Amino acid sequence: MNSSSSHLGRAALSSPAGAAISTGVAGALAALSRLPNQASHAFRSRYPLVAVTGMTGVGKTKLVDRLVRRTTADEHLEVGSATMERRTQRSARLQGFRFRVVPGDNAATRLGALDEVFHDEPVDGILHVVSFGHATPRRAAGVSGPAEATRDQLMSTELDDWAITAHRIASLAVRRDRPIWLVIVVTKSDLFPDQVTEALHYYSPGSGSPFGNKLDELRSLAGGARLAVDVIAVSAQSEEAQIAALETRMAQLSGHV
Ligand SMILES: Nc1nc2c(ncn2[C@@H]2O[C@H](COP(=O)(O)OP(=O)(O)OP(=O)(O)O)[C@@H](O)[C@H]2O)c(=O)[nH]1
Ligand SMILES: [Mg+2]
Repeated sequence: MNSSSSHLGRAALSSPAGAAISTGVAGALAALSRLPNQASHAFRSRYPLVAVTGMTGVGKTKLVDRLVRRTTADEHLEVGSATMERRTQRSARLQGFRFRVVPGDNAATRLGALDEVFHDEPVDGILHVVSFGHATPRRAAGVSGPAEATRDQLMSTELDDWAITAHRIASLAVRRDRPIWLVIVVTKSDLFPDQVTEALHYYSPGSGSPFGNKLDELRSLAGGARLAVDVIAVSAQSEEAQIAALETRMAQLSGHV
């Protein structure tokens, strides 16, 4: 657009015919006046980029499978993701999301993936997945035999993982010229049906829990207006309505609706 309007401008200036000048300029002005609409439409129809983060075995791949209506074979879920997964969800009226699933801490590609979503091609929103100590323990690369971990150990690993991710989110939020959003997705809620309220409290801002305290720190570093935070419980076995509620919330946070 820029190059064609400057071309029109030059042609009009060098033209000897007055009438041609005014038509050329009028045409260029009319084209320019249509620009903002076209540009904002192109902007709106761009699918927001969403990073999916969280410790290994927490259920990120499975959650995104639900969101994009796809299935990953069980044998892949057992060992965990080795690389970043890219999935696009297309829906009606040009609304949709591009998910970037950052592999958990047993994958060698994790740091590169974190750099990509928080720096190289920064995301518009983050789904940070947690499971109240129910992550599937994974074996570290090169180690054989079954992996084991107590619930306390898993909670503590989850908190360390969150500290790293929260730090990356804070630096993205302060660099970005527009707000970003964060949804803490409490998954595997089918494994702790009687503790869902307790879990939601544990992961909420202002709860005074170890996780909540780190969330409060992140919000004060990032500035409340730059970072919207939500907490939602789901499970891979969730009713379609629960998954739809998560999608609706992401759409609202992304300005789709
Ligand atoms: N019961 C239950 N199991 C789940 C749920 N979500 C995932 N799982 C299981 O938990 C295990 C880990 O899930 P993944 O989706 O592979 O975990 P991930 O976060 O992608 O792990 P990495 O790829 O290693 O980072 C798999 O065996 C899943 O079948 C859930 O909501 N409920
Ligand atoms: Mg995975």
